[in-house]
Amino acid sequence: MPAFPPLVPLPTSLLTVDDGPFLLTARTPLTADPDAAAAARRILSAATAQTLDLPVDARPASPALTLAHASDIGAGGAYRLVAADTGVEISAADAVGLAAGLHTLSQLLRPAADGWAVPAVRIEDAPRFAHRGLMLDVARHFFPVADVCAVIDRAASLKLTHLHLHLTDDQGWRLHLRSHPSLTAAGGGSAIGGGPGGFYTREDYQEIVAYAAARHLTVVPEIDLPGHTHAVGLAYPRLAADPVVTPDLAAEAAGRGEALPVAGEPYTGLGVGFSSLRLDDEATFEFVADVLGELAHLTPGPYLHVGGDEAFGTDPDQYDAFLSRVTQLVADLGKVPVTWHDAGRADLAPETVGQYWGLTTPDAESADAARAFVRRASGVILSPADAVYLDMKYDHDTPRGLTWANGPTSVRRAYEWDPASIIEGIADDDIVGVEAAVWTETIEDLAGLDTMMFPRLAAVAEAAWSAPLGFSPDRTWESFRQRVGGLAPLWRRQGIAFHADGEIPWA
Ligand code: TNX
Repeated sequence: MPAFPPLVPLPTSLLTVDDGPFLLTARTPLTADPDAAAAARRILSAATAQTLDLPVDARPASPALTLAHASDIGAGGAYRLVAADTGVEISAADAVGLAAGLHTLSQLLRPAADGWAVPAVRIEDAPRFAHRGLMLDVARHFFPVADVCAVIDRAASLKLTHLHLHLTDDQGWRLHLRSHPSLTAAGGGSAIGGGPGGFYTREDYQEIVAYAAARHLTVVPEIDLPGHTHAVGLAYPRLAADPVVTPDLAAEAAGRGEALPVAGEPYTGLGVGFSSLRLDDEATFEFVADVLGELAHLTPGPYLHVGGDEAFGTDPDQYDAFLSRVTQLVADLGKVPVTWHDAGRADLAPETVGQYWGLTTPDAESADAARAFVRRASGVILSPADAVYLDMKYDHDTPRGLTWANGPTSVRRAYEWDPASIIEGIADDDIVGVEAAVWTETIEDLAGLDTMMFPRLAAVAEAAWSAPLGFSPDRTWESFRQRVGGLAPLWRRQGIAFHADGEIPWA
């Protein structure tokens, strides 16, 4: 066994015990309640690429896998895992903690002659931040339900808690709404590069939400407002302002050989910041109230994200008034509003959570906007673009990806940053959590997502879960390289098309 088993995120503590390994087989008895037993079979079968129908046995005669509810362990993902040749016991306060322990067990498994060996260890573990998210942009390119479910499985295996779905943007509207069916009829059938696009029916969306919930992930739906709304104009020309084509946008489009946005026609380029809803028309507010009302009804989770980024085509005073009204509308619907940090300067509903997407070294304006959420005591989700935007290239040779966030983002850069050291005045208690983002301008399918997410999503998961960098000898880049490299056999069994980055010693 290597010095440290390939565990990512790094657990709070791990002791190797002087004992023989446990051997997991399809006949290993399972002592667990029915829900925990189902979770164990599902998670361990996926991790071994083999059906492990472990038989439930309350008084097993041979070494067993035991999943126990323990009142001395905190809620929210904490667990204890003790493994030796006499058995494996995972204890937690609740199902989330047991699942976290099962994902750790998955990372410990080594193929052995007649089963799967688990080294003798004692692990105590609990997360640093409660919100550990992944944003998936299904608007620039559309991803069918099966791909989203595959992404949920990947996120769950790294102990993430939230899947943020960026459901709407200039290039497409991806959620069918009963109150406004023309949004998808007119705005769902396009994508970047002229692809066919697509959209989720209400049932598809509910299937995604349920699939996520069964894996302890909460879906955070985003309707991006009032910019990033060109697709709305395809269905409702009256609600959309004319595209604002700046010289910069025109030059970039020309450089890429793309057409400029035209009102009422699908937009298939990569440009941002040219679209806005018309905020001088009460009809826009009625529309937004209908859309968010229906979305709130479809969404069991507490959050509704209303965007607010890059609204360069919107009058600033109207923008502030709009965000103020819309966040209050979300609060009145009984949901917690989330906005990108850009909206921080407006007079938002006090419970609004801000999502920071500036750099790890912020400019004054972004830092101020982010601090406004902390002043209102609602907190921030950190998505520093130069560390956790997984649509950035790894290096200049990466075929997919963008580079605007301060050049390419190496695995090391995705790893070596600390959430509490980014924005002055924003410390652990102000941070709701950390969220990676995969924007999909240059990504068309699950293999493309995998390549851009792995291994960097593992680095972000560690920043969100584990103690701060340098906290222990193993919370270092050098240890992470080794540990993440050791996950390659597991990722291959799980069918994850990871990027075999040259910085990592892959097993
Ligand atoms: C910025 S970050 C955007 C997105 C792009 C992304 C590409 C943010 C809130 N907006 O519209 O897709 O960069 O990396």
